[in-house]
Amino acid sequence: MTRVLKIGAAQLGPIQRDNNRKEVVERLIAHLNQGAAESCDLVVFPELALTTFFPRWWSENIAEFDHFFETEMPSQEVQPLFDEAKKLGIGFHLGYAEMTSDGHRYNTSILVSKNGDILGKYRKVHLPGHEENEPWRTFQHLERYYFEPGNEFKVFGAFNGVVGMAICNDRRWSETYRVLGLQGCELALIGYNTPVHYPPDPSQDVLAGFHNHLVMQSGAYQNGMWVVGVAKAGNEEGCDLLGGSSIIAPSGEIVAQCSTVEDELVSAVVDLDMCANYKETLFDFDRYRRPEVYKPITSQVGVEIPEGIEVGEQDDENLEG
Ligand code: CDT
Repeated sequence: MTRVLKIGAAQLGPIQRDNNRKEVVERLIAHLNQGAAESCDLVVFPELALTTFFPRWWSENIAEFDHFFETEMPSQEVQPLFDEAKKLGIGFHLGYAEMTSDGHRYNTSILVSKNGDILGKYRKVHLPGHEENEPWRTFQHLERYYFEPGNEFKVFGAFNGVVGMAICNDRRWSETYRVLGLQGCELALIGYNTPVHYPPDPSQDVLAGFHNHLVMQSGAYQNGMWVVGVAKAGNEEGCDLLGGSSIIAPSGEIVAQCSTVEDELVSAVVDLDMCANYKETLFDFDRYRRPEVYKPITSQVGVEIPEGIEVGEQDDENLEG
């Protein structure tokens, strides 16, 4: 059985508020065709790939933005994407805003087989930003208002390997990769919409690209998995979104990377057997992990400085040994 895949990271340029689904789906189909020309088995689209990043705006009436959500997948407008992928024999990963039949809203991604079947669905666990209107910001980040959080990281048997999904802010948390890694994940697919400007601490703006790769490369290496991180990039409704979509090997090395902030597909050969180089040596979890020492990771949310630690005190009383 071959465990070698060709994967396309299908970065999108901006999607403006008045771009309709038909226009966007045509762009996604163009990516699929380029992916086919490059013999891709799987094409990875970003987070919220069908619409503009609408959580940048506040509305008193949350239902005013319901038209940005998909109530079925595929909808009539998205069906041509599924049809084209099936015709080309390419699988894909797609992020979108999901509205369930009982009115729950999620930031969701799906993994679709080469036959057009939905193999897996993931709902974003780590929702960043804020819940309330914060008009002082240049733009808002209201994911915590528009979405409910998902509650599990799952893996799926697909493309001859073990595949997991995460969405945007999830990639900054080491727990994401480790929970996937503990399920044997060999390929993590991650879409993102990351504003370059971070209003609570603009000193981070110049580091946005560095941090993006830092977290994904670390996650790949520390868990012996491939990571494909794909952006919606460029100037969207006046907000600059980071590019830098990349395909990262289990060594932590970037093997392909986009160079623009527009629609751009880069591809790479992904050998899933390379994961074993790390999973069975340095990161042999069975042999080396010490879960009994890691208890605060699941029992605690915030920081709890142990009693007796005097912050700022430099005297010798705190020294041991
Ligand atoms: N879409 C998304 O999760 N973006 C966040 C922005 C963080 S600032 C609120 C990210 O982590 O890239």
